[in-house]
Amino acid sequence: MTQQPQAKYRKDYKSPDFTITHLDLAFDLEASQTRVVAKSRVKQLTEGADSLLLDGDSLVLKRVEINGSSWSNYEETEEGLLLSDLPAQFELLIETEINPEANSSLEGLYLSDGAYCTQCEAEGFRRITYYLDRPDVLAKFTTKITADKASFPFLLSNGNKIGEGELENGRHWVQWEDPYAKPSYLFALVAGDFDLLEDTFTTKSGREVALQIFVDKGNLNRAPHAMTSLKNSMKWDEERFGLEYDLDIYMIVAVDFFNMGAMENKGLNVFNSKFVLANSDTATDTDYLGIEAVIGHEYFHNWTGNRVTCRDWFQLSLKEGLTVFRDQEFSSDLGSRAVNRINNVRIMRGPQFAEDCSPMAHPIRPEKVIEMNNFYTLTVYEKGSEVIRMMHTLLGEANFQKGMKLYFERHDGTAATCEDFVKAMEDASGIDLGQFRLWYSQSGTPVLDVTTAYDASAKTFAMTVKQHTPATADQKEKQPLLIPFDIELYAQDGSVIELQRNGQKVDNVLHVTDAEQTFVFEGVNEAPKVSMLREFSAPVKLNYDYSDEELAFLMVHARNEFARWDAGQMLLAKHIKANVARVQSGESVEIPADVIDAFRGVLLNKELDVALIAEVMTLPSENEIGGWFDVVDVDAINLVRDAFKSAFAKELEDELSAVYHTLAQDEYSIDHAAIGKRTLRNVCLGYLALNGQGDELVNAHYAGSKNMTDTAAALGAANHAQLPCRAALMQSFSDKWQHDGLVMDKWFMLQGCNPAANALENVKAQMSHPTFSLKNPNRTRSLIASFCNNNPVHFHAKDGSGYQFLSDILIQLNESNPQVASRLIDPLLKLKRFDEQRQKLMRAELERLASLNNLAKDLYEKINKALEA
Ligand code: B3K
Ligand code: ZN
Repeated sequence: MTQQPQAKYRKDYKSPDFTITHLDLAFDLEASQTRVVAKSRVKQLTEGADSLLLDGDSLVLKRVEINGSSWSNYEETEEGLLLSDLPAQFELLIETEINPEANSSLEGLYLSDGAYCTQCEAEGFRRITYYLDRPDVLAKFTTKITADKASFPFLLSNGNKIGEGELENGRHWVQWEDPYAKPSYLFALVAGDFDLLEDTFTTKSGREVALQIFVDKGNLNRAPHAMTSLKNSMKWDEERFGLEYDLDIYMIVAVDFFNMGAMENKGLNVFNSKFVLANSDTATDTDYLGIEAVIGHEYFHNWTGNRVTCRDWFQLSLKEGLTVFRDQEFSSDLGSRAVNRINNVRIMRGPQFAEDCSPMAHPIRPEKVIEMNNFYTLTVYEKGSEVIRMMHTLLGEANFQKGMKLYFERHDGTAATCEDFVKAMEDASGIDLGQFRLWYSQSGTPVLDVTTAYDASAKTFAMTVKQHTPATADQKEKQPLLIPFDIELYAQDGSVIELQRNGQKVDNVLHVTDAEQTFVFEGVNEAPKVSMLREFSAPVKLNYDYSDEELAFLMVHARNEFARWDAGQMLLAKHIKANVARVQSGESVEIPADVIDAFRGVLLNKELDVALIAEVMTLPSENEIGGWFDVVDVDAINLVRDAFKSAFAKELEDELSAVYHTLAQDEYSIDHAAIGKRTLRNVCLGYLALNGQGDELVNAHYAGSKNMTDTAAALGAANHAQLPCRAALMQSFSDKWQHDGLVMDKWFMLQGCNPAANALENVKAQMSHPTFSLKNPNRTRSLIASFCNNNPVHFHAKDGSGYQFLSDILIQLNESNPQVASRLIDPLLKLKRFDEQRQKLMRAELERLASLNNLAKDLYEKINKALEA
C-alpha cells in the first residue's frame, strides 16, 4: 500500500464520461503468461470529454491502439490506465499480460486445481484487462479462448458458442457471444477438463434450454441434486414470478477454490463445489438444502441482478436483498415455510444483529465504502431481504407482483437503483412508501418496547408500542421507521379474538410509525394472550414482559408455527438470561420445572410437524445469547447453555429416547418428511449423548449410519459431549475421507468447535493435516473460522492466545487472499462487547495488524473502523 486507501461515497455518484457498447475479448491461456486482447467500442457521453481512466490492477500492458493505430497518449497510474486526447467515438485495443498461476486472491483469472476460472464481482475484471469496471457500463461481449486441448478440452464463457477450431501445436479455440449487454462483473471464463452432466428444460413458452453442470473428474454421481434444483428453480420462477430464462444454454461449473458460495455470471455460473456436489454418502441434509438455495439464488439473479443490474455498488442490496428474498420464498414453497423462516430469523437475530452493533454497522444501502468486497454482508443480503419482505407484507402478494412487473417494464436492460425499485412498488400498488424508505438509509436494529393494559369494564385491550434505534458506529441520529407489526390475540381457551379498532375489523399487521403509539382494540371480552411480531414481521428486537405461563400457552395455542417456536425461544431466553446473572453472582443454575414441561409438551405433541419440533428443541447458539448482553461473558454463557442442555437431556430422557427410536428410517431419501425425521432424531441424539448411555448410543449411531447426515450427527454429538468414543470416530472418519476436502470440512469444523481444554493446540495441529491448506477458503473457514466464531470460550481465552492465533493467520492471508482474511477478522472487530481485559488484548492484535506495511485495503477498512470506535 503506497498511499492510504480512499473511501468512496454514495452521494458522489457520477455517470461516466464515456461508455463501452461492445467488447471483443481474446484470451491466449498460459499458466504464468496469459495474453488478453480487448477490443472495445467506446462512445463519449459527456460532450467535450477527451480523457478516460480505465480501471486496472496487476496487469502488464503490452499494446494500446486506437482506431487501428498505435496510441501513445496514455499514462499508467495507481488506479489504471489514463488515456488522453481522445476522439468522441473510437475503437480501442488493449493487450495485457496476466499471471493466473500467481493469483492466490481468487479474484480475476486464476487457476483452481488446474482449471482456469474467473471471479469478477465486484471489481475483479480490472485484473483481466483495463476497462470501465463499473456496473453502469453495459456492453455486448464476445470471448475467444485459446488453450491447450488435452489439458483444457472445455473452453467456456457467457452466452452462446459461435465458433471453434483446432490449431497446430495441440491448441484449440472456442468463441462465445453473449447477446445481452452486461457489466464487466458478470463476465466469466472457464477452461478445464471436467465431467459433464447434461439435461434440458423447456420453458413455459416452449423453448428448450440446454443445462450443463461441469464437475471435477469422478464427481458425476454428486451432480444430480444440483441439476434437479436448477430445474426446480426455473419452474418456480415461471410459476411464482412469471419469469422465463432467456438464453439457449445455462452452464454451472463447480470449482474447489472459491472465495464465497457462487457467482451468477450470465449463462455461466461458477460455484464453490460445496454448493453443487452431493450424494447421501458425502453430504448432509443441510448440504442438500444449501445447494437447492444457492442454485436457486444464482438462477434467480438472471432477472434480479443480470437483466436489471445495479447502477453503482452502493445499490448492491437492489439485487442481493431481492434475490435472497426470492431464494427464501423458493425454499419455503418447496419445503417447510416455518423451518425456513426460523433459520432465516436465527441468522438475523444472531450474526446480523451483531453486525448492526459492530464497528462495521451500515445501512442496507451503504453510504461510504473503501473496499466493496467488505460490503457483501449479512446486512446487505439478509436484512436487505427482510426489507423486501416487509414491502411484501405491506403490499400483499398481488400488489408486490404488480410492482415486480412494473420494475421490469421500466428497468429491464439497465442499471437501476434501490429507489427505482421502491418507486415501482409504490406506483404499482398505490401504497405510500415514503417513511418506509428510511430502512434503506438508517442502520442499526430498532427496539420495540411493548406494554399492554386490559380494561375489563370497557372490554378494551391497549397495546403501547415504543420504538427506538440505538446509535450505531456509523450514524448517531435515528428516526422512527415504518414497522409492520404482526400480532394476534387469543382467549384463554385458545380461540382467536378478532381485532377491532374504532368499530372496524382490522388486519393483523399494525403499522407502527411513531416513537410511541397506542393501539386500542375493542370488544375484547377477557384479558387476552398476545402473540407479537409474528413471522418476524420486521427485523427488530422485541421487549415485552411475558410470564412463563403466557409463553407456554403460546407454544401450544399460537396458530402460526413460527410463533410457537418463537414463544419457546422467548421462554428459553428469559431463563437463560436470568441464569447468566445468577452464575455471575456465584449462584448455581436453576431451571423451573414448568419450563422443562413446556418443552416436554412439544416433544410429545403428535400433531406438530417433526421438523418444527426439532427447531423448538434446539437451544439458541452461544453467539445469539451473547447478543442479549451489553458485555458478553463467554464463560458464563457457555456454562448456562450447557446446563440447559444437560437438564433437558436428563429431565426428558424417556421422551427423547422414545422419539429417537420411533424415528429410525430404513431407507434414505431427501424429501422433506424424511429430512424432518432425521433432524429431530439427531437433535434427540445430541441430548442423549450427554446421559449415562451416551457413548454406547453414539457409537452405535455412527456404526449403523448409512448416510452422511447421521454420520456427521454422531461425530457432532461425540465432539460436543466429549465422549470416550470421540477420538476413535474422528480417526475412522479421517481415514475414510482424507482424500476429499469437501467431506473433511465437516471434520475440520468439529475440530474448530472442539470444547476440549486444548482446543487451540489441537486446531494448530490440524493445520498440518494432509487435507488442510490455508490456500483453500473452504478449509480455512471449516477449521479456522469455526474456531474463531463458534468456539467462543477458547477463542476468547483470557490469555489472548485465541486472538494472537487469529492475527498470525491474518498476517499470512493479508498477502495471499485479502478477501478471506477480511471475513475471518470479524470476531476480532467486536472488541467493545467484551470485558476490559479482553478488549485490551484484542486491541493489541488489531494494532499489530494495523502496523503491517502492506496491509490490504480490505483489512485496512475494518481494522480502522474497529480502532476508531
Ligand atoms: N454476487 C455474488 C457475490 C459476489 C461477492 C464478491 N465479493 C454471489 C451472490 O450473491 O449470488
Ligand atoms: Zn446474490
